[in-house]
Amino acid sequence: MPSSAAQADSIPANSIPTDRRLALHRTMQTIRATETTLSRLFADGEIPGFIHLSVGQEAVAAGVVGALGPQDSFATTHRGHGHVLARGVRLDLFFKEIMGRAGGICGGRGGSMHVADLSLGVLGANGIVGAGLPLATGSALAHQTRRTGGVAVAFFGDGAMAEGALHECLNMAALWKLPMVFVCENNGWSEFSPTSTQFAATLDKLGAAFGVPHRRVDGNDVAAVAEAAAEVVEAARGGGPRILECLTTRWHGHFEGDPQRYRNADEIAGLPQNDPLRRSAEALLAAGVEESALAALVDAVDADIRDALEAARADALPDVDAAFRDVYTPTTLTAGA
Ligand SMILES: Cc1ncc(C[n+]2csc(CCOP(=O)(O)OP(=O)(O)O)c2C)c(N)n1
Repeated sequence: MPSSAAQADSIPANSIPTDRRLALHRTMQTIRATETTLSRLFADGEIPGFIHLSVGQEAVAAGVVGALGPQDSFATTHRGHGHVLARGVRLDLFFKEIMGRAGGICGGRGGSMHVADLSLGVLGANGIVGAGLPLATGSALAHQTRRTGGVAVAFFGDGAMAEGALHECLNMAALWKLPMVFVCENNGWSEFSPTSTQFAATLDKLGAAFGVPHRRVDGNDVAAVAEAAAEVVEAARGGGPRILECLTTRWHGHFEGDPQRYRNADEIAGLPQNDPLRRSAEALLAAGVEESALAALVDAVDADIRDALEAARADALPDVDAAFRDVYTPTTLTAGA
């Protein structure tokens, strides 16, 4: 990682049972295979607009979203496919949305950077850096005032550390003791700039300024993320906001098609050594899972993706009229008003 000399605080004791680790591995495999497919589709011109892939960051999505209950909610970022997939959104609806088809989660009108599914507590992806933070803070306030028992998570990149929205949301969440977790995916890059050139402090210090406890983990170790996330989510549920900083790695460019000329070749070549999927597979094999079981898991995920893609390709594009649906709330004017 170019920017932060930050190290994970500690490697937690590994208390995750093998079947749970397998489920986390499957989630990561689904994210990896989906995004690898999307990369190909984008290159072939089958996806409109821009896409930002989270290849290399799967452990954060699987570990954090896997720690949430059905009543919880989260807001994600421009690099949010993994979070949405980890929440268990239907793959065919996901592919349709990214490919701009009428049957997508948002009717094909949102696309990669605006996927939302309120029925699953997914408050939305966002093209504006840091803009998910106020959404999640509002959702945390709603959990508190409505006594839902839920926690709201705000995913954000290290690029959002210099955004006023983060500082304001930390302040409000701390003042009102909101049930909220701020999850930073620290991949060391803010678009094409190392984060160290963008933000003068570190996230632990920012948290300390507002009295918000901070925890830093190895974000490429899915078990470490899962354990830390379970702890901070439960702490936030009863006792106010927490920060979880996950140190991770972005394999692809900032957006698909970005040739990454700003990155040094050694850094790119070294990325697979810290592959969260490889590390998870090694841990599973060490725990006694058969290699054939892992291969079967990969095949099953690939089959699901093939079916979803076929359904998406067969789906229609949205009607032009759909662009105006849900844009304004209908109002009724009364005489004399
Ligand atoms: C408010 C705002 N400023 C600038 C941009 C342009 N921009 C898009 S992504 C990005 C950097 C994001 O970095 P980070 O938050 O670390 O997320 P990552 O891409 O590393 O996942 C910037 C500056 C934007 N979309 N919104």
